[in-house]
Amino acid sequence: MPSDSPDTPKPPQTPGQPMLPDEGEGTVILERQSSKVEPPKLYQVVMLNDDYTPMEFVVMVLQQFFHRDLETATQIMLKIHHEGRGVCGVYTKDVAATKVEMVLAAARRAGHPLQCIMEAA
Ligand code: TYC
Repeated sequence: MPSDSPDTPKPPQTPGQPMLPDEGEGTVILERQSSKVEPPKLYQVVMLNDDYTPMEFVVMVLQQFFHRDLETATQIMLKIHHEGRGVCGVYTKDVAATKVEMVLAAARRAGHPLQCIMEAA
């Protein structure tokens, strides 16, 4: 049977309202909750200075994992070198955690003590 048969009139649908199954006894319209969707919390990935990791390696990490161009990557690396720490990027929680793991894995693999953390932005 076609769902839109002409002898069963349906209330007009307003845009954005969910279509609910009509059970014959009268349609129950659930009121929309005040649908406040909170924006996700953001986390900054912070790289720390040390005396051993080569500058070139840090620049490479910033280019490879944080999509920084050479000039920006060099600026961030120098900021970390001079100030002790620097923000590589700001991400949602899962993405930030993954970036930290990628950086630490790359550093470990290359034998460098580079440290990287995430913190609420
Ligand atoms: N301080 C390091 C050096 O002189 C360079 C460096 C920069 C290391 C940034 C880590 O996150 C870092 N070779």
